[in-house]
Amino acid sequence: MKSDHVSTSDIRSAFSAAMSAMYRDEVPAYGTLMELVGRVNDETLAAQPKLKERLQATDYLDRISEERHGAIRLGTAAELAMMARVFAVMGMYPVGYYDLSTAGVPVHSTAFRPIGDAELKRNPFRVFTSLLRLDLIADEDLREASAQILSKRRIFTEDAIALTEKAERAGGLTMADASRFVDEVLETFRWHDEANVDAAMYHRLHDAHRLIADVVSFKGPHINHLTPRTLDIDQVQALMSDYGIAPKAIVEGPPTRACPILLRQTSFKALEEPVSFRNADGVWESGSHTARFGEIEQRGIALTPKGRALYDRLLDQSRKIVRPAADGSNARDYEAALAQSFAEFPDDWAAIRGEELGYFAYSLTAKGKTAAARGDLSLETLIEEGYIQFDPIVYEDFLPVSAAGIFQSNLGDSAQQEFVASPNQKRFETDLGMKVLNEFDHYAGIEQASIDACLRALSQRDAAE
Ligand code: OOG
Ligand code: NI
Repeated sequence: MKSDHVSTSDIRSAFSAAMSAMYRDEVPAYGTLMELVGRVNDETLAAQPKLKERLQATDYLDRISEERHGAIRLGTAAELAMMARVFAVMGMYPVGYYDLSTAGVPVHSTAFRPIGDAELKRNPFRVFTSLLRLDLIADEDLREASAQILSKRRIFTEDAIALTEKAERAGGLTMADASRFVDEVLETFRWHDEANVDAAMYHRLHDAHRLIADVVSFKGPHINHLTPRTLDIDQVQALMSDYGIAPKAIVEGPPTRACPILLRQTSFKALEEPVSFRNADGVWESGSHTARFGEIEQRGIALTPKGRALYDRLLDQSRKIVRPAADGSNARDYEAALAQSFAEFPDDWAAIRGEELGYFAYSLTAKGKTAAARGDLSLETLIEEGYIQFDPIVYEDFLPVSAAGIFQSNLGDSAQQEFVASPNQKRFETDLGMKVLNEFDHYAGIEQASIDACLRALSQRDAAE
């Protein structure tokens, strides 16, 4: 980084704040949601001083109120590849591959997010980014027409592209350029109430799948939700109706637990928004479109592959007992089945660590900080004797079953459709222009670095004496 360049984290933070301000203007219910989440987080911290102390000690507290993720749906490989370059300027990289065809949604996705520990702590802004899969559309004419419409649109401003190229050439941006970059890139995510297609085409696309209409009919990939992080999602879910918001019937993900794992999410249904279609005779026709919704999430510990396999098995098991209905009619039964199934997943941090189900960040205790040389002892002994402590590492990614549930609650019951499951990560990576990163490698790296730092600190004291 040149001395007059701002850090990628600064650009990401500025962008995340600008996006939040834009979305608050566009979707007032988002402001209400932020208010509710702020209140629940304050109350949770006040009621749980231990949680507050650990979050403060591990640098997680400050980021929580800033923390959010958004989602966009892209139409072409070229859009995806350019998006990856734009996000890289903000220090965000594609992590993970999510195939949603299994859930009847014709997209596959990745999540762009920061990957280093320091960058995540500064601002963990993430964008769940989906690419439409026209190959899953049966109607050949419609597939062809969609590709044609998409090939003509330009979702990035010329200056957004020029500034991205400049950042790539120079290895960063100056303060002034970074601020222009944020303004220009924000344009890509803006809502356009004037459709790109006429009403007849919109309805054809909509009949094929609502998601296809959402991607193909508009000038750009409007941000469709922006999700704040709460420390108590059950409380948010319970209070939503007091704030005039109707939540979906079930919280996606694991059940309520003492030690939160992975990710729990809830959302409110997409708003019906006025749009207009330009018909062949040049006359604008008014109509409506539902795309944008609200979502809240609670994040827990990142699981190891072993922990994740257990999560997947238990989730699967409970969904075999009760499959949550789209209309919410069996929500209580589903919750009961989920809780029963997850009784098998240890619910205290030491057991989760002991069974190697989750990733932890290790740090020196007060005793460890002042102790004399202890480089001779093993990590386990150092923990047992109170020199080293461990805290859960936060899960930064998404869950395909939950994402499918979120997509579906916003598509409505009529949009349920069966596709043949056909993950195609290779194709996605070709379109993206790079491989997606493996989430487990990154958590393991952060965990190992924290262990190394503790052991180094305790043995270096040897040398000093
Ligand atoms: C994305 C849905 C997935 C999540 O939090 O799992 C998602 C979309 O609807 O475009 O955001
Ligand atoms: Ni989301």
